[in-house]
Amino acid sequence: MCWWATSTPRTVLGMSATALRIDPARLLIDLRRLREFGAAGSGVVRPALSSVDVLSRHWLAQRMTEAGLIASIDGIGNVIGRTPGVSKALLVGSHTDTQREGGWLDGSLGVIYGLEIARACLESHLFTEIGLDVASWVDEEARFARLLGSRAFCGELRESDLAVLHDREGLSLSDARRDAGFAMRPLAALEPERHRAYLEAHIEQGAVLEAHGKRIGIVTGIVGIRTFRVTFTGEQNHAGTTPMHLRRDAGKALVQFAAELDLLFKSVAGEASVWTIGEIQLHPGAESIIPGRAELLLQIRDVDDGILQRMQHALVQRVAARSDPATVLVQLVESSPPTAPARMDETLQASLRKSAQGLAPSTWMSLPSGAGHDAQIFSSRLPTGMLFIPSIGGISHSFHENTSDDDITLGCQVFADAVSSLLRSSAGVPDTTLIQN
Ligand code: HGY
Ligand code: MN
Ligand code: MN
Repeated sequence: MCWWATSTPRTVLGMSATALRIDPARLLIDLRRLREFGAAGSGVVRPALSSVDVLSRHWLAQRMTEAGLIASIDGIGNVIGRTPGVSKALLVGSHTDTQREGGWLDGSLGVIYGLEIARACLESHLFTEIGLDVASWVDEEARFARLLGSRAFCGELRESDLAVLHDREGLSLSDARRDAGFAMRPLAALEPERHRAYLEAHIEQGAVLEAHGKRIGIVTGIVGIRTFRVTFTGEQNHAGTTPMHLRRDAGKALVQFAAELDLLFKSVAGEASVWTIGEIQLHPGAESIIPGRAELLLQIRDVDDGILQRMQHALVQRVAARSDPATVLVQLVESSPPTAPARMDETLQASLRKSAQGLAPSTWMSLPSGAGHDAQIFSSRLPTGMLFIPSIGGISHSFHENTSDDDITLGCQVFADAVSSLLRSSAGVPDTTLIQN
């Protein structure tokens, strides 16, 4: 029996067989309004718990209230809109914080999809027993910690864990929560009896859909992510008077180490493995000083945890082989807890495929996600599914991230079809209607 099927089909009052129709214009208006919070050229700068992010959370909560949801912002900044009068709900969410230089759709798309679909449900009085709860999880983009809001909501992080977190400028999460006015509020938590499944819509952030001429992606799995800080400790000295053979140059050691990584990982990685050096620091960073200290931030990703383990093992061995306390000491630490790869629920994938085939026949495909998402936190607790829409040129984590209005609105309608058919089947109403083309 499906996770949501009731033992005996109940008469669900108000359940009509009409399909659920979203309002494309209203969807785009809300997406564009959200973009204005932290707008920067064609992109957005809205780091978690920054002043513009806090303003956007209050705006989102207001829009949820206007839609008929019971909206609240919890102690860490998660914005959650609950369907009133129901004891069970699908949970639909994503994030509205952005990278340091972010796009207008990364995360925001899935939250505003959820708002629009919940609005349409409530307006059409389609559902009275099983509702839709909509969430914006705070700090998916790791200002303080990756997937912070969804991990706190799922009980992976407690107040004691949150108390030690800070951003790269040294601002503590505690101070950010206090400045936002959220610190004294309780943390919201997953309610296993109420929340029956988790669905997230997101831009692909890659170029696979575009390369295959597809408009909808059904996510099969999400990559695992492991991040490391590699530090090099030598001796700071004068760049002019120190002969080359006497130097303990941390900067040079870092550059040599980084140059070897491609060969090292190619010998153990999988077809889809990726690795990125996203940040390099030389201390003190002056042209006439030999760096005494250097560090790089390295991230590896793959859908297979075994491959990630192999890559990590190779990295540890290489660090040990290159470290020489007499010249440059090399050390490795995991800079954040690993995020495990996640498989998406087969039944939810089937429901998303059926909706996509109904509205976008032969212009959809199944694919893994190379990006991390809040959905991977929910996948070990609830049946979890994800839908993608294309990213133009595959660009994301960039001001140039974009998707056409047509793909945005098609994606929302397909997502709405899947949500409404899941809600119908959870109420014991056979899923007989899909929106015909
Ligand atoms: O990094 C990621 O994969 C996500 O977009 N934050
Ligand atoms: Mn992102
Ligand atoms: Mn995202």
